[in-house]
Amino acid sequence: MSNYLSEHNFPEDLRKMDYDQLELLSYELRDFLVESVSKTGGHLASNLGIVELTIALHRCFDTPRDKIIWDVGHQSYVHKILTGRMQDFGSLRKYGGISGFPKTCESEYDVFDTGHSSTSISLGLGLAAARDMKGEDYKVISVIGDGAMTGGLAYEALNNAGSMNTDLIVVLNDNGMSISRNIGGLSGSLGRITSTDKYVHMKTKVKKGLSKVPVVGESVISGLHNVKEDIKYTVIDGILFEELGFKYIGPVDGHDIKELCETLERAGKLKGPVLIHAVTQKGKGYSKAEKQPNVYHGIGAFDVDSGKPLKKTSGESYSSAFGNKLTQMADKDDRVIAISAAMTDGVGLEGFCRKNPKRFFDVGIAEGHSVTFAAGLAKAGMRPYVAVYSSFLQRAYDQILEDVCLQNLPVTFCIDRAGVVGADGETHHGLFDLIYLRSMPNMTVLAPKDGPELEAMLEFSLKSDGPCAIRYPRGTAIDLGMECADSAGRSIRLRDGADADIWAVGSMVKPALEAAELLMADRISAGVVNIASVSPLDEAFLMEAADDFALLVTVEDGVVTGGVGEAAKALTAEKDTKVINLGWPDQFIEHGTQEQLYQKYGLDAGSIADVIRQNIR
Ligand SMILES: Cc1ncc(C[n+]2csc(CCOP(=O)(O)OP(=O)(O)O)c2C)c(N)n1
Repeated sequence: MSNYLSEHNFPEDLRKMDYDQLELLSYELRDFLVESVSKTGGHLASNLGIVELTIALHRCFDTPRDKIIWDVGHQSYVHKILTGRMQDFGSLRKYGGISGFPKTCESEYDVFDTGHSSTSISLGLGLAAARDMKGEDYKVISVIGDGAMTGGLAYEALNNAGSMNTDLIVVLNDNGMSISRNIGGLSGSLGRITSTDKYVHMKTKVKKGLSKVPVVGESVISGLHNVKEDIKYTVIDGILFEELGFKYIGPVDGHDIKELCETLERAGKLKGPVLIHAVTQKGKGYSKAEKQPNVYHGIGAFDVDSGKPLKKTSGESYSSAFGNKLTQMADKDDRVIAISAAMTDGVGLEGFCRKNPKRFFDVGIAEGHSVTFAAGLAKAGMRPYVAVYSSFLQRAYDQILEDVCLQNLPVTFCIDRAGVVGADGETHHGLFDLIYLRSMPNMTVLAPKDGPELEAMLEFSLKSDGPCAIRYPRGTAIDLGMECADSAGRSIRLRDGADADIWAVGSMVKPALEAAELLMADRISAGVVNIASVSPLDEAFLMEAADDFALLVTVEDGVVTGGVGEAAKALTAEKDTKVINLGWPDQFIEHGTQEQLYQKYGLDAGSIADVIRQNIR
């Protein structure tokens, strides 16, 4: 039996293989993906769904001269395998290993470093415009999922591309799924296009080699005349894309390599922007992922036969602690509304959504819209809770400032995955929320040290009349068994000390307490303060606390520049206290486990203790 994966030189050899060989290759790729991701964890279901499309793209286009841009980039594993990185898959998402997203430093085949959704058409259009201006000649192909297509940026790009009329191929990989089932009007429209009767009927017609194919739209008729002659795809529906100036081709079977190749080759010959609508199945080839594509969207290491995770989760996560508490609050107060931007499970809202379907909104991958939508709800007397990962909230800076803070509306931002997140790396670490939120007028910014404090802060937010942000990390919601801050503007001393004081924010309280314990062995007495309220700061308390110490160390799970530590330093500038700020440097932080990263960047208990030892007078 042939072993195509190890015996060939890809992507070049894809161009020499026949369709039967390519199909056999697709089986090998799926086996490899399941085996490999079951050991490392990663985005399995999306990659299983895009095997044939990736083969077809690299076969039909002259990569890396032609540029393929993967939207989000979580589905780029097959692309990585076919572009010289198969041997590295044992290190996928591990510290020092290859990334789970495209990385220009890894390969010339990766055009951009991506991780956030809905950017591929804009990026592609920019490349295409530059190519035209420079008189160069290469193809640009943006591959975007139907989930990513719910993001506003994608429409801005489509609108722009239609009017620029440059050569750009957009491949819409439609599997009907975002992480959970995809939502919204476009999703409904795509669903209608591919709905059983019509799509199946059309596929049958294609198979029979029918030559008369209905075509809608003048521009499409002229542009696709030859396509219509040779390959028997219908150009139906897709009106939205046509109206925006695209030639729409589809739907095509995204698992039929021959059909895909014929379509891509023809599309490559057309002028102006073209959108190919490929229908795929998320999780294809691994029955467990086919049945539960949401579970296998992003998964830790698992047993291939049973599909069960290899590692047991330890205790309740912050996400589910948040979701459970909000569900309880909603039981008592019918103004409570929960909003997610396509991350219902990730942010812990699946229970809330089941129990209160009318008070839960999945708005699609549309963080900016989720915030302004919440502002509307709040204005009309509701109490919206926008649950979002820290790094994705970056998308909504302007909406938070203008639509929520300026109006002083009671919208609460429940910011999950704040701090480093681990294996997803640069694009997903949540290191910037503190610095931009703490400068926003009217905004209260809170950071719980543990699960009970998160609950207390959520209760507080419901009583508050203005915007509130509560940020908490990825991982288990610990219980330190200590007093909890349940209002804005509070800091709490958790441990007395004489030689140095550690002022810690949120998740950094635990390592700060551990550092103080470690220092006891050196007869250094360190105090610990929980800066529970980042904005407003408990200025009076902190000013007084600073008087008692010659050395003060601040620790936060965010970038130092513009962070809480710098605010504390400014506050105590007149005092005779040496202040050292610990946090993340102004650089993009790589992937690795949270523990590896805290240690490397000096934010674990041992490193905090070392800083105190070295600086004590
Ligand atoms: C701005 C932003 N918000 C949320 C996410 C999280 N996210 C990653 S993939 C994904 C779903 C993408 O669905 P789709 O584009 O259809 O790809 P599929 O996984 O179904 O192939 C989401 C919500 C993100 N990467 N970026």
